[in-house]
Amino acid sequence: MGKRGITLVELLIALFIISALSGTIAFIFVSLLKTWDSQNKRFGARLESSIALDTLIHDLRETLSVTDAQNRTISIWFRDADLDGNQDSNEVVTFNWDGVSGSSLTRTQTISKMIANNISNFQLNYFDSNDIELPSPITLQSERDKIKLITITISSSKDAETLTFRSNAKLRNR
Ligand SMILES: [Ca+2]
Repeated sequence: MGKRGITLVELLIALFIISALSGTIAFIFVSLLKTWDSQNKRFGARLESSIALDTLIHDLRETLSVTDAQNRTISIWFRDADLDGNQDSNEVVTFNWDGVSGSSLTRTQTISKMIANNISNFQLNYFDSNDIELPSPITLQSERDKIKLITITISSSKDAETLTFRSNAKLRNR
């Protein structure tokens, strides 16, 4: 068999195969990117709310006294830092969400810090030692002293993704 060059038809067929293959590869790549982006958004939303929930539960476990108990706000005397037996202002921490979808959950201990953005729901429910819900806001300190368990619901939204987490915090020494 003698040497021969590539014919135009062969070249066209080769080009056609290459372009078909690259189209398929591009399609797969774009699909993967879309999936990754959606996963990433889900992950971002998940991270926001789970970090906030961890912080809240961590602080609630230290509670010495609940000083304000509402649906979207809670204040606790969470640590007697100077061990003087008094509730000093720098020992009180407040968690608050203003109820506006998309705004932040804040943690205030002397200064206010955002602990989660894009919050679409934040709800606190209070229960006594018999697991009976105490209607909030709980205005009397004597009633707040009955709180044994707090359930927390937090939802965060990013783009079209909303994730909701629920958790309980049992107060110590109750
Ligand atoms: Ca103190």
